[in-house]
Amino acid sequence: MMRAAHVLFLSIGLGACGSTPATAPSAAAVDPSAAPSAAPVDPSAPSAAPADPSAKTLTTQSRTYELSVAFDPPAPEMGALFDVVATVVDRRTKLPLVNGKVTLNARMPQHGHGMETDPAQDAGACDKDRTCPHEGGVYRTKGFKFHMGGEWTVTIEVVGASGTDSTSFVYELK
Ligand SMILES: [Cu+2]
Repeated sequence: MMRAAHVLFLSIGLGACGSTPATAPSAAAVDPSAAPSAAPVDPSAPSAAPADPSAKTLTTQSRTYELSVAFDPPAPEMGALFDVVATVVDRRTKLPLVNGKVTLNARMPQHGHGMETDPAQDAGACDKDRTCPHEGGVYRTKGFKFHMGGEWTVTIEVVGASGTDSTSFVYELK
C-alpha cells in the first residue's frame, strides 16, 4: 500500500518534471489555434464556445447593435421549450449593452401564425426604478417553442441608449 502510493507519487513527480522541458508536444495537443481548423465554425465566433448550429452573429438593420444569438439547448426539438440567449454590443460605444431591453419572438410567416407560447425575458436583478442590468450584455429569453417543423423567423428588437433597432433570422426546424 505504502509502496504503491510512493510509486504513484514518484511517477506523478516524474511526469511533472518530464513535461517541463518537453513543452512542444503537450502544447501542440492543446494549441487553441488548432480548434478552428478542426471545426467548420465562424472564425469570428469565440473559440471557447462549442460548435452550435443555431449560433449566429447579426447586425441590426440600422447597424446600431451587434448580437450573437444562440438557442439553449442548441438544437431544440419540435414541441420542446427552449431559451434564446442574445448577447448585445452597442456598435457606437463598442461596449456590451447592459441597460437595454431585448424582445424576441418567432413566427412562421408562410403559415401566418406565431408560437403557442409567450416568451418572457429573464429580467435579471431589477432595481425599484425597473432598471435591469444585464451583465456582459447577455439577455436570456425563456419560453420559446417551435410546435411544428419548417421555417421560423426569429425577430429581435433591441432598445438601448443608442436607439431602437431590430433584426431577424430564419431558422429551419427539421
Ligand atoms: Cu406553421
